[in-house]
Amino acid sequence: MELALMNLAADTARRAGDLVVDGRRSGRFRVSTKSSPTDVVTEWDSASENFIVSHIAKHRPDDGFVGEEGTSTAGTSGVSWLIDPIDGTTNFLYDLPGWAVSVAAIDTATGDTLAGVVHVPAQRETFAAARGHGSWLGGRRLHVVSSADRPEPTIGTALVATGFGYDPERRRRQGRRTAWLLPRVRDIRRFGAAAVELCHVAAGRVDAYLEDGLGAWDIAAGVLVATEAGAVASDFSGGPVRPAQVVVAHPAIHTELLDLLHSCPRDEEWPD
Ligand code: LIP
Repeated sequence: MELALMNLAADTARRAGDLVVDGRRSGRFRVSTKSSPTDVVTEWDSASENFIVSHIAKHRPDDGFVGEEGTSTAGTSGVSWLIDPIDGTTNFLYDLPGWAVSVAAIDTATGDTLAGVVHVPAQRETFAAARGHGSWLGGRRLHVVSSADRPEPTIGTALVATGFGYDPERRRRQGRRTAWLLPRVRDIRRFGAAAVELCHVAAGRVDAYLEDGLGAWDIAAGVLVATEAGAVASDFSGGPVRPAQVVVAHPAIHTELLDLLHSCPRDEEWPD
């Protein structure tokens, strides 16, 4: 069941990616804003979401759907889909390559992600995972730990990805946290799409990713891809990972990264 859901998600995400790429090439590009003047949505976000819902519904008419651009349909099958039709819309707006289509199938009874796919059209890469079966980049099985390309990271040699929300006050706090981490790790990366950054952990391209204040659609597929590859996922205190707080890391550094976050000065302790 999980593998079938993964294959359907992969086929759907690839087709949605093609639709968005072709749409952009056509020159049509209506843009509007959402939660703040910097939080944009394009007509291709909505077109991608509509396509994903209708394509999956053709194969699984009784499933539910929740999408970033407003889809919310209850189903009766016990499976619902969480969709980010373009994660990294700012990258898409600027024609940067790091945006993705993210599609996840959720068990509505338990909330568990059963399958997840993150398709990155500009890189021609499709990350896919099925709960209990593993995760893949194209045909290659992903393993965080046994990737022999590099020695295990320590916290001081860890490459850590992060992201920043759209609300200025949240960004200020996130900036302070990043300033705290920066001299204590190898370096920081900000690629601009949570789904992609989570897959970078799975592929060993970064050692960890953390962010707060995300949507469930940003992380559902990517967290499964990372954890099925052997990464450890939690919130900032070591509890279950949740969109409000996401830490996904190579197992060798997950606890130390939580300790570092815990020792970060509280907001009122920073000089203005
Ligand atoms: C974005 C994320 C990005 C994060 C932004 C936003 P969108 O999603 O993927 O990493 O920093 O806060 O949530 O809006 O492009 O779908």
